[in-house]
Formats: sequence, C-alpha cells, structure tokens
Amino acid sequence: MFDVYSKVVSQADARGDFLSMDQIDALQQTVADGNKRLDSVNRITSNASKIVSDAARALFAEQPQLIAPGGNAYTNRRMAACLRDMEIILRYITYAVFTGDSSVLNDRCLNGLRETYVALGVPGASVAAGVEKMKASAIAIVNDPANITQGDCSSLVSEIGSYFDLAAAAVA
Ligand code: PEB
Repeated sequence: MFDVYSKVVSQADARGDFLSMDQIDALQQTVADGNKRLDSVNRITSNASKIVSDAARALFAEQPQLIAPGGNAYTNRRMAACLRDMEIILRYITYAVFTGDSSVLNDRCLNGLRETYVALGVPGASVAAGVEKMKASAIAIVNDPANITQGDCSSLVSEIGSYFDLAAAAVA
C-alpha cells in the first residue's frame, strides 16, 4: 500500500536515483493543496450514507429489474449486501483520496472483485453504474460552494473522479 510520497520514493529507489526536482515540485503542490484533500475526504466521509443511498435509489429507478423478484438486489439480504458493497467501495475511494494513491483501493478492494461478482452472478455493469452515481454526488458535495472558501479544486476533483472511474472500470 502506497501513498503519494512512498510511491515516488519507491520509483526513485527502483532506479537508484535521488528524488528528481520534478518529483519534489509535484509533491510540493500536493502539500500546498493538502487542506483541500483533507476537506474533501471529510465531506465524502461525513456524507457517505447519503451518497450510498441516493446512488442506490437512482440505480434501482434506472434498473428496476434489480429489485424485481429474482433480481440481484431482491430480498432484504441481497439489498443489504448491495448497499454494503457500495459503502465498501466508497470507503476505499476515500482512502485513495486521503493517500493520493490508488494502490489501497486496487489491492484491498478491487483486486478480484470482478471475478467475485461473476461467481456470484451479480451484474458488474450495474455495480459500475452505481459507482458512477456515487461519483456524481460525491463530487457535487466536494464542490458545494456553500461551505468552502472558493478556490481552484479542479485537479483534485479530477483525481477524485479518477478513483471512482477506476472502481467502475474494475467491475464493469
Ligand atoms: C464484495 N459482494 C458480495 C460478496 C462479496 C462481495 C465478497 C459475497 C459475500 C456476501 O454476500 O457477503 N466484499 C464485497 C466487497 C469487498 C468485500 C466490495 C471489498 C473488500 O470484501 N447487487 C445488485 C447491485 C449490486 C449488488 C447491482 C450495487 O443488484 C451487490 C450493488 N453483492 C451484491 C449482492 C450480493 C453481493 C455479495 C446482491 C449478494 C449475492 C448473493 O448472495 O446472491
């Protein structure tokens, strides 16, 4: 499991090099934007249940066969498993945002997840659609101008979006 610093160190060490000026500059920017990152993690974390339930509701409205008899989210047991899965994925995404690196998400959550869904008969494309809905609402919450000092969050927001896209692509 890497973070944005240890990843760069490991790459430099693999080459037997000192950190390059470019790498140091990039990390300096990460430090400068650190409060934005922590603020985003805080917001996504404190709105996690709303992000999950809104995304699930929208997913079931769009794909009602999931909650129809025989559907993959039909019966409370499967519904609970589905909501739990979405929450687990969102949680690992917050870890990736926090560390600035996708390895925790890849190694501990996404690795083998597609195969698990195939084995269970859970439609991965539907999970991916749910993840994309969580992305939209998480980004709206991060960007909500109501409670932030206005600033440029575009690169952080696109990084956050990339973790959701990674999760969706891993199961689709
Ligand atoms: C992954 N999901 C399920 C299972 C596992 C995971 C291992 C089987 C065991 C169980 O039922 O608990 N677990 C989950 C995860 C990690 C992990 C992400 C990462 C660390 O450890 N059903 C739908 C939707 C979708 C869904 C499309 C978006 O209709 C999910 C939610 N996952 C779903 C369902 C089951 C499941 C299990 C319905 C139960 C399947 C079944 O038993 O029929």
